[in-house]
Amino acid sequence: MVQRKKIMGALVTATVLMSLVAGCGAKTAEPTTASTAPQATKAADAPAKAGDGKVVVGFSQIGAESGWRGAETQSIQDTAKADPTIDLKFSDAQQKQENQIKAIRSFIAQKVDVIAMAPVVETGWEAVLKEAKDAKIPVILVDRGVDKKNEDLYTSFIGSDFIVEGQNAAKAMAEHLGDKGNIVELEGTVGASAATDRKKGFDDEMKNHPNIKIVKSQSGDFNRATGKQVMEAILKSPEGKDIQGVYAHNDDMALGAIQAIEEAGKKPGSDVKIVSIDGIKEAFEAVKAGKLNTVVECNPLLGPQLFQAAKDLKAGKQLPKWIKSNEDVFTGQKAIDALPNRKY
Ligand code: GYE
Repeated sequence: MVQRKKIMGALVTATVLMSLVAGCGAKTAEPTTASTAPQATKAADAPAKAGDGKVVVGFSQIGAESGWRGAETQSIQDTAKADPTIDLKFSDAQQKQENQIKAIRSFIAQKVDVIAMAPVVETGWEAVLKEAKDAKIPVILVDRGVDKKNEDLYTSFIGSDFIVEGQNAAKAMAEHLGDKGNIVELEGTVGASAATDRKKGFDDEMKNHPNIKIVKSQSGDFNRATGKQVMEAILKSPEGKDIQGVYAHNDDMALGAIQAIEEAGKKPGSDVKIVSIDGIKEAFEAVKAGKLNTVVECNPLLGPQLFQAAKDLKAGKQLPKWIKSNEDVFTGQKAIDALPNRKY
């Protein structure tokens, strides 16, 4: 008991001393708990050196949920590494919006030149984007968008037209099905612009094909394992007994669904037509193997555009509000021919 009291006393003294010391130095010293701090706080260890001539870019990435995302991360990191005028501070939010918000605050505190982020969902950014604006740090959105009402809080969006991607996927599906049949939709992350708009574009185009019915639509979180699980459950459900097509918002979920369909004793690519979006190499290989019917391309290699935009901003140039990617649609032989030259 006495021993415990002594220890407690020592602890209290130490804490008081520490807070006094902290009080003399940095008034703003913030308590960071290692367990809850996102990886972004690592960047805080190496504050940007003002005036070393480099363009300092803080990038908040969503995570590593798909092959597409891996390709994007690599493009951004490789481009930065190869360019001596760029200083990249990279942060992985592991799918959590709160981690992205912390990362952005850390970038603001470090006074980076430009903040770039791939917002995991569309909503909930207003406060932190205002903080960036107040700090006069421009924000570039990479690959996913934010709520329309926050348009004045970012400088530019670099990425694809997800609505057009959804429309193209629907056109391809209608062709594969001869304009009739039951289909399943595997949606991306709930609340993500890439999921909302790919659904919207698909639904819009499907109005021209009234004999195609979406019998089930569920999120597989842009992830292969989840896509497989969701597809397995659907195949066992009453709606899943009579389906002729699967539309997946990304290739990884399509590849998971292909496995589930095969395990259920059906042939993906013929019994069940598959259309997906992204264009990763494995999807092209699946087309070659006859298991996937159409791949709608979505370019993840955004590193060069991002850093060019950051340099332009630092040089005082105006950027277009939307720097749009050029993309194609690949079916059958066209996909097979393109496979050797795929970069991701
Ligand atoms: O399609 C998917 C990823 O935001 C466009 O996110 C991106 C999407 C991409 O996980 O594979």
